[in-house]
Amino acid sequence: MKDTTEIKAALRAQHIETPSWAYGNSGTRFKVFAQRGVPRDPYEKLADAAQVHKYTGVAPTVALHIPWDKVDDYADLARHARELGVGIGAINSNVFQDDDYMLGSVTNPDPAVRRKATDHLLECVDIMDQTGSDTLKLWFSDGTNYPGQDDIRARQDRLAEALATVYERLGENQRFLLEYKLFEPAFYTTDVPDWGTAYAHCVKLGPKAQVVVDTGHHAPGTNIEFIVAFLLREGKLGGFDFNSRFYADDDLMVGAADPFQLFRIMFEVVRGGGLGPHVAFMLDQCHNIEPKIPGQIRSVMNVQEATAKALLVDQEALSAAQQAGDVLGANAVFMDAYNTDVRPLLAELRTEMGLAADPMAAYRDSGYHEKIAAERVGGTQAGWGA
Ligand code: PSV
Ligand code: MN
Repeated sequence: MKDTTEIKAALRAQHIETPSWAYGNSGTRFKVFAQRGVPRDPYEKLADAAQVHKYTGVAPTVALHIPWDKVDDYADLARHARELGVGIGAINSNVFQDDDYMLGSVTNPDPAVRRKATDHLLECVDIMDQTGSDTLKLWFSDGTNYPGQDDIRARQDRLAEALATVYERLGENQRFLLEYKLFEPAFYTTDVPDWGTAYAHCVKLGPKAQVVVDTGHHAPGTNIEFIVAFLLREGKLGGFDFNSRFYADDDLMVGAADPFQLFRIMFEVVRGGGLGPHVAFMLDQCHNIEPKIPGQIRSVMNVQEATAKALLVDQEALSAAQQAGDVLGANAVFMDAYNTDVRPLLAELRTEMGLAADPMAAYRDSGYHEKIAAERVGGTQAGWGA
């Protein structure tokens, strides 16, 4: 049995970042169901995120999405976050919601559109300067729908040029994370479809460019933990966008669809020395039918549970079995950890941190939900694209 003091220390130090957009209304292209009490602006989104931190103790930062979280004064927004006991985390760029981007943003055949998109990315670095965030997340919806539509190779050149411009603009303690996604909205080619493409661009650029793994962005059956192990070994894993999927980019709660996969991923993180501030553990989720704040609390707890199980793996016994070629023995060591109920350990940790042992119940009993539902009347609720 491993020493639980060490495990608890590692769990206490792991920070999970929640996304501002998780607190707004969301849905599918068929319907967005509005919920009561949803924030009307980024200030209220931060207030909700602060609740998640209040009850879990491990979600001290909030990612922003620009322009969804555009404000006049970002330093003031950062101050507001600090007053609530949280901070601003990654700045997510958005070059996918403007009419100009129909044929792509930084890979668009039109140089004027490419310039506009690159300028937006540079504006995001300005916002990082103002909020003190050190991470820029880049996701491009760019791609094509039909064979022959555009020059696949030229689009890579355009992408490389834009990335180099942004890379040059990064400050000493800033980095960008390049996100890949197999498909959607482009259905034939995507310009950054997989980790290999993201990795190759990042390697060329240098240490301030790293890959972010969004767990929902892979083909069914992809071995994500292998990607994690590989990128960590190369010093190129910048972080995660956690969520779960049954079909494509479902954006469901992390650990809900496949907790075993999440455990396998977290095992590779632990094995590769990735449990530290250099790897960002971010959620990228939407809560379409469930309440948002508890949805985020549950998600944070799911990541913690997978991490606790990964930390429980008896590495010495595992290596011994691996060295001896004991296939079943090695697998048993691995599965023993996965099959351990870590909820009592996490409850104990929370009590030691001065928190309620059950964050879901503590939030439910706090009355916050009823309060925001009563107070947030009027105005325009934040939602997809707002
Ligand atoms: C794209 O599907 C993505 O995963 C990117 O991270 C975007 O910024 C985010 O979703 C928007 O919700
Ligand atoms: Mn994502």
